[in-house]
Amino acid sequence: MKIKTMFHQRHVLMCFLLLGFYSTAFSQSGYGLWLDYEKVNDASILSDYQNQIRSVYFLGESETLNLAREELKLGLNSLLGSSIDFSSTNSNNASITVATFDQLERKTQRKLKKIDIAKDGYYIGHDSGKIVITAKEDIGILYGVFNFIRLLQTQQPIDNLAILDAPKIDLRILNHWDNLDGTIERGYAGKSLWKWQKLPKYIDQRYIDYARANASIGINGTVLTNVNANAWVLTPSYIDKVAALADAFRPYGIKVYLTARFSAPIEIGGLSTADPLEAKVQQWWKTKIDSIYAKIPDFGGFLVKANSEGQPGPQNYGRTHVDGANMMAEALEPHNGVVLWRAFVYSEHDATDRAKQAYSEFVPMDGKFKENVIVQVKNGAIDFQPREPFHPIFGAMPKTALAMEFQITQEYLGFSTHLVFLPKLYEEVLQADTYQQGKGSLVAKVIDGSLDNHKISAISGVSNIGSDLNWTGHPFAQANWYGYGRLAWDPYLDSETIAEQWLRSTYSNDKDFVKPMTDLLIESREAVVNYMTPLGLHHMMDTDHHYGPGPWVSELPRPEWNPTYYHKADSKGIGFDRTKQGSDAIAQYADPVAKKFEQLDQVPENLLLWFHHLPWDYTLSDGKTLWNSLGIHYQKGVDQVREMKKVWEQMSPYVDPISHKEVSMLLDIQLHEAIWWKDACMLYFQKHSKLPFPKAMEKPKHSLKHYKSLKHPYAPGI
Ligand code: GCW
Repeated sequence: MKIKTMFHQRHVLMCFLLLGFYSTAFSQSGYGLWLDYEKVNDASILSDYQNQIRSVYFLGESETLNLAREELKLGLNSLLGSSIDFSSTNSNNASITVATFDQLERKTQRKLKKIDIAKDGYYIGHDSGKIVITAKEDIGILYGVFNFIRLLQTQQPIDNLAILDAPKIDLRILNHWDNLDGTIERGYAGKSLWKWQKLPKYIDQRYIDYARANASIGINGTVLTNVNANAWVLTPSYIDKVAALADAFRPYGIKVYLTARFSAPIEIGGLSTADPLEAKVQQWWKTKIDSIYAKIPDFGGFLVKANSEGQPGPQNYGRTHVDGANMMAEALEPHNGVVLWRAFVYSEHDATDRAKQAYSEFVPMDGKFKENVIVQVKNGAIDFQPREPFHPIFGAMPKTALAMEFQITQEYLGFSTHLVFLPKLYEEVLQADTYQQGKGSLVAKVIDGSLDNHKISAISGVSNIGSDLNWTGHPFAQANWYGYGRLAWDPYLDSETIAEQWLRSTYSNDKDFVKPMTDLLIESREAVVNYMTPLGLHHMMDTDHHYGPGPWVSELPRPEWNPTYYHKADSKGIGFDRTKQGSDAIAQYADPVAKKFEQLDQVPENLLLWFHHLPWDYTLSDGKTLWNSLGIHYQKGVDQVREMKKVWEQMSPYVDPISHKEVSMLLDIQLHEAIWWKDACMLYFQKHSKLPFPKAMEKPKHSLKHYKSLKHPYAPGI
């Protein structure tokens, strides 16, 4: 085809311009996550790195090792701004040696032989002035490489390295609540990443980028489908699709898991029952599981939500959770697969406090589950609230492996609009002391299996990832994916370190950015608690979609779906009495913890109304009345967001203009919604307290009637 020269020239020029624009826009889109390796901008650190890193001796060939080699090349070349020489044959004078331990040269092996590298772990150290990255397994090398790159990204000294590191939890899993139609339950970052219709033949580049990002933080498992499960995913054509994803993820050390709908034998198997004690049902699952392993030899196993919120389960047949879980576990056992069986159960037919029900049902079953069953417990006894006390099941089932379930997607914390740094919340739960085996029985020790000597340990995070260009909707929600992964690797890490590492890797190492922004991230969690549910309040989100406040909602058919069930505000006061005089949920905690929660002079003020119903004029430790304090907390939440906005405004020198603007706009919405929360809740509570607002609280902008009239029929997240 002939193209007119003029047109051609103009066209080419336009293409360049567009390409330039596009690549800038793209690089600022957040797609690169914390893995955009920009050249080290501090001249003296850069020259120090350049002096120490001139060449790499990288040994071994495997899919995983090849990825590690390419990653290191990309990382070093980009961060150091020069092309580093890589060799697999010549170790002479290489500044970095990378090899699994058994491939290291004899003399290096001898020097390092006392270093006990755990499975999946790695060691980064020195031998005769040269850096060595080694591991027992290929995946350890990949983890070691990512961690070495992180040192450079965050501009840490590398002249005296001796890092022995390994994951403390075996199964570090993301739970996608993705439906086969592409929607995501409680997903606020677009559609599902999985293009089921194009699988198995079409492998989207995003699958690879997703796996790489997960490997960089040590995540090694992904449950592809929603816990509100669809049996179709277990049919042969879908298993082929799942197998293609498993193939794509495998080199990154990531196994796939599926959610298993308990009634699948009926829905796709043609049986008339799914009774776990029926031989034909057991056989159906066995055959199904064998067929999955024939295509995916390292399939992780099943995650199951049974007899919970309408999902089918063993109780439909008069059987127990043990019967259901063990049936699947037996079929998975020969393949080394596991069952993650969720403890998120509560029933509208049970009049007892919802917070008590999972414990009452599961704790008596301790010791009855097979060894490859892991009971997966949400961090708190209600449902991923801005603040909950740790779930009383932790530490109370010593004979059962327990997995932690955190929610990374912000169902109850402002969707992907609000900036909330969740590792602070996760840390609070992991560091909580259950006292189940005396002082120091931390939730983290329950989860990593060390408290009760479990052979297997697991942690799950309900993913916040979707098809949005920046993966998570809010650019800062990437920090929650990152932080979850870091804590899954090491549940004893502190959230401040995580915040700092993420900020440095994602945006800038400048101290005038890192310090105020670390403070902002840390503070952001308490801000959301203050403007949504201060002093231990919980579940006050509007019906169904959970977007915005709905403390007045009281007419849903299931009582425990109503916010009024949780705050119990009346003319006398507010709060849920879970003491001996009330629901006695406190008794589910070990003695010292229970005593603390029971006694008004000891209960942490930030959980006060979780455990106690108190009069409006109750005096708090600082002398303020409960009513005034409530208003002051709501106001504080609003002020904290204002402060976040101010800090962010100062950060424009360190952040690209597109991202800066984007976050500014989101903070504007967050402020608007924080005020909405304060006004709507305080106006509603005032109807009961009949007291004037505290002076320190800004007057509501609208009437209660206005707030009650707001409707959000198409709020995202289904
Ligand atoms: O809080 C509820 C959510 C449901 C979710 C459920 C669960 C997947 O609102 O959307 O269903 O928790 O965790 O099973």
